[in-house]
Amino acid sequence: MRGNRFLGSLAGLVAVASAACPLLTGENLGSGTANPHQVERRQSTNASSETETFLSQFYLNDNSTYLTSDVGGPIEDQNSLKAGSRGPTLLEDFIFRQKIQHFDHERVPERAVHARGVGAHGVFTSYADWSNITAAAFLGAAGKETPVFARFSTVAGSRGSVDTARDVHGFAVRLYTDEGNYDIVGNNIPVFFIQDAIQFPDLIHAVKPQPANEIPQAATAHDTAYDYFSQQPSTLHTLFWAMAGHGIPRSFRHVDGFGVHTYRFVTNDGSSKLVKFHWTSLQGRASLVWEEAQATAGKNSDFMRQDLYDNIEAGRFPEWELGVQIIDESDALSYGFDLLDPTKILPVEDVPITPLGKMQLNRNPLNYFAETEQVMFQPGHIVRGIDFTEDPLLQGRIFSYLDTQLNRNNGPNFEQIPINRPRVPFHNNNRDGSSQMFIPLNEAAYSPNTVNDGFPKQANETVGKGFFTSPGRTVNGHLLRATSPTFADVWSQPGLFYNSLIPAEQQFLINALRFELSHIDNDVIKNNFITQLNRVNNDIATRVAVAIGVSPPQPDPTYYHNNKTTNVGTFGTPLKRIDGLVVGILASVNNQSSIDDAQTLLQNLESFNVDVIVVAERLAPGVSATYSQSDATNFDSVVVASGSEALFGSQTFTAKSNITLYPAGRPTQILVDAFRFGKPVGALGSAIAALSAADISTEDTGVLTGASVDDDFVDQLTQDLATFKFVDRFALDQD
Ligand code: HDE
Repeated sequence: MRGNRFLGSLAGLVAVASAACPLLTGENLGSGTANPHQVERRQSTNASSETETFLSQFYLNDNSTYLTSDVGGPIEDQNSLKAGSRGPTLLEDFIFRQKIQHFDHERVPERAVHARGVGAHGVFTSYADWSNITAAAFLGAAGKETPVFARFSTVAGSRGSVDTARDVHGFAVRLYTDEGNYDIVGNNIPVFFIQDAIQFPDLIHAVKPQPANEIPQAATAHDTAYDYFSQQPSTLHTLFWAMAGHGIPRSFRHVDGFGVHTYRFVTNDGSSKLVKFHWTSLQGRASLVWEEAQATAGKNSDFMRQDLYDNIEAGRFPEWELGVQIIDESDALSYGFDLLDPTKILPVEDVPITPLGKMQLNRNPLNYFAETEQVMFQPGHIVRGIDFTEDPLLQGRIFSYLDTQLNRNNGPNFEQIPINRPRVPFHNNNRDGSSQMFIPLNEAAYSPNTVNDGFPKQANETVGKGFFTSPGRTVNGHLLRATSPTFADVWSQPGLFYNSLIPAEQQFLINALRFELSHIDNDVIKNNFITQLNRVNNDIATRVAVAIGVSPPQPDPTYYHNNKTTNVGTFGTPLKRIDGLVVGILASVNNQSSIDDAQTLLQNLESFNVDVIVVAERLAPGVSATYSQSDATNFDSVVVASGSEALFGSQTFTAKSNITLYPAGRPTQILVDAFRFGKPVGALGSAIAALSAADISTEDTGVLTGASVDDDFVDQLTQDLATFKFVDRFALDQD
């Protein structure tokens, strides 16, 4: 519907991406007002144009050129060289062979996990000089800017899978710092399924499609996944988050990110603290509901990818605040669990989040493969001032990400790919390998040397600001293969998470488990999983068991509790910003007054920087989409324009409805679906009749009516957009 703004030439693209572009500098945006949902003007910054300048040296511009082979020889046409016009193609046709051979080798292995994703460039700005807690250069001064590239992803699906599959979502950020690349390779859920990296292949084999038929794609609703979950209960906590709203976010702009592991901050004087990273969305968190996510998967498999791309193109730059929970080294076991255990959150009541700086994403990649597909994040990319911890999951990741890049790139030179290169010079004795891009001049590819006067010299903490791990860090112990006893309780925190959700989100979680488990064929697996649920909470276990034909279990109360924390759900808290949300106005070309009404509302919404789409039977002036291409999944809110009510009602949706321009009943269907997906809906003037035709009561929450477009209507609509989902429309089990 809102197609990519495709430009004809690469020079055009480069020009669009330059700082002179009003879209990117935000010059076409309304300026901020007192209304919190209205958007402030934002600008592309120096750091982000620096990274653009860096990458621009690699741009390949085909403007005003003729076609050549890979080595520059001109190519005259697209016919292979044949012996006679009806004869066979000759082996000697090197032009044919080069072209086909390149094509045959175009694909590289997709990521083993997180294969489907979308990336964007941007900038990180530090709020202050944080050298009191870390020596990391990008946090060294107030206003310090560092270019970033972020990639968001789903986990289980292959590269061509749908965006709205229920899943954990990757949230990986590379900071091109003055002291080298730093990657925070996190997720939108603050915990992980397992406690030891050696279990990762088992987890992924279990959740990926069943081996015999490679079904289902991008879904955990199958036997092997739940067999593993029930045998490995450390998975429960992350699974609970994924079954709540976090598994089906409205967009990548609306997810938070988490480092998951505990890391260390190290200062220049060598003192260290434990830290947990949080990226808090400044848009707010928002999620779809499951029926909506499923419908969206069919209607637009690129839903989330397109949202990020379109909003950045439109100058609506999403932002996140980076914060840390800071913990004394001696307090690793002080909070009732082990901070080395990645299946645990540290409640914000125990340790609040200290905000450090802000990330803004403000520029789309110019080539998906070169940038988003080839970016290679690694938890091992750390910078001076940051250190690992002994978390056994993190320890294994430090190996795995480096190793997997060798598989994807056929060799060790992937760090030389433009998107992976640091923005600072690098000098070392790594040599050769497949596709070496540099011509090293140093005759002495070893250290120490005298032949090159000892260069490149080893840095240390006073000369060259050498990297160091926390000097105070010690490890010792007997060799053993075991899980730490401090990791043993894996049932209390899923309970804490569940207790902390609003009732509607608790119900969504239970409904999601019912959905997933109803796909399980094997009764042993169903029973085993209910046994694990019952260790968290008997009510959840009973409600799920009833729906899947398993006997409700007796309470197993060892880990039951009523503790709660805050800020862990995705429903029930208004959005902080509504820019980039989409309002659909349903109108009719058969009644010009409805198009006029739609235009008035559109103009009134302009300053809020929401996307407004006027829908009618066919394209016409003032109409931007047809009913046949539209669906409730395209909109965050739907308003019926005065004068279009004739399109709604029982006579428009019968077996004999004689409508050719769009599927019979589509306008009503959009309205009904928008309502049952929890979205704000409204109607103007005479079109209020459309609401009753769709059986929507004007008394319901999030149902807005007005005689005409006025300030009250617009204010209420923007507030309702911020509310985002009216969850009281969804039935709870006890209702
Ligand atoms: Fe990953 N993970 N992972 N993971 N992961 C990969 O690396 C792995 C884990 C995460 O946008 C792979 O380049 C192991 C936790 C993200 O490019 C691979 C373990 C967290 C991305 C890999 C984990 C993540 C990946 C696949 C258990 C959140 C996508 C291709 C020890 C903190 C990054 C690749 C991007 C990707 C291994 C667990 C996040 C195979 C062995 C925990 C966001 O190396």
